[in-house]
Amino acid sequence: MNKKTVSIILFVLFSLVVFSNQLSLIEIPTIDSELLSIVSEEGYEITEIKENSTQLIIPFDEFSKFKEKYNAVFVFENADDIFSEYFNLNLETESVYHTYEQMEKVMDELVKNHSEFISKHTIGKSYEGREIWALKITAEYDEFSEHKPAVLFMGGHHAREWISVEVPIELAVYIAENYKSDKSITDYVNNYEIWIIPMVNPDGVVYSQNNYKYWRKTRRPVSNTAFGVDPNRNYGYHWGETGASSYPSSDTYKGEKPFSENCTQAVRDLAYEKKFVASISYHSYGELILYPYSYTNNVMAPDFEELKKVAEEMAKYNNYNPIVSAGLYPAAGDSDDWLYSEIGTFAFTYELAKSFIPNDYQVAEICEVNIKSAVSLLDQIDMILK
Ligand code: 0X9
Ligand code: ZN
Repeated sequence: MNKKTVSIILFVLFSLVVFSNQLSLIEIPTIDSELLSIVSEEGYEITEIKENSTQLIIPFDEFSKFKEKYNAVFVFENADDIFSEYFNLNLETESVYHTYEQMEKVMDELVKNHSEFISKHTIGKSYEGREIWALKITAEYDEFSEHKPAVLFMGGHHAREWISVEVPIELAVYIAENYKSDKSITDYVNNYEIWIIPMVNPDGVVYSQNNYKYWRKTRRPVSNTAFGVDPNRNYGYHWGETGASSYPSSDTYKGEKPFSENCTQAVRDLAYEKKFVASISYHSYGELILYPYSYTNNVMAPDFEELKKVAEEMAKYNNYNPIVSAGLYPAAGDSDDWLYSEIGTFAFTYELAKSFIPNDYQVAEICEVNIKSAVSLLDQIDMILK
């Protein structure tokens, strides 16, 4: 074989690998709840559920099966095209979205200007060696401070959900700026320990911002050809039972075992230490406030009524739809089910906005209404504790 033939063969093989890994966004015109469960059980990622259509992500080479069975059509043959407006953007200078380094800078500034009540902590290291940063916001330490109720806000589990990083960053800025001038914020900062982790999965977010916008998972190699675990299928409550995949290449891959990922371990260990009373995990998208359980429709959370009440109150500020997580689609291994069952946390997931990465001009408003909604959680901590 001459050199040219070898290169052609290598090129074809390479294209095959790339091609077979390509993901597509498809739409199924009519999907009933039974079909929805089947699709979710098989570990496909559902991105949007509307009355007359459901969108989901599938490997490109499975399209003919979906076309035949469910009349599916392509929305985007290459899912990454959804983000085309961000393809040639220099994020450092041309967008409101924070890169990992910019997030670090904002955190450092907050600590510098408000050192009496804000501190920055690493809660673990990502697979690629990035610190998983958290801000701790609390003031007026005394001998009882160890016992202050703790509340957690986190974003960036899923790499491409950039807006989920913005809301917790802006929440920290808002609390910092309103301490002392706003009576309620002052009370919360004095009486509670507020923990904010804007980017739980930094390796994923960095990869999404720099390489492949549609990336969702972590970045640990999980087979000879596949990378990443879905961190929101990797927590340890009823792990892997529903809506998660055993295939390393799947976007909802649950991992080899619960807490196989550094980032889920980091959240777990902090939660064991802080025993969070309540939490919000930000995702996108769908304008929803989800509450436990996530893994099944067949079991009602023991605190269902209280969880519902808190969610409905928070929904007044952003007009989102407060519903049980599994009502959307059952999926086991998310952060809320574990936090709620293992720690007793009133754990909520926000599906922010109407797209994974809303346009720059929409970000401020999304942050504004969701900060109000987050403050409403702080407002309800006393009630949750009773
Ligand atoms: O599937 C997820 O992990 C979350 N949705 S996302 O589009 N951001 O990926 C939802 C988690 C909540 N759980 C269930 N709906 N069961
Ligand atoms: Zn998500």
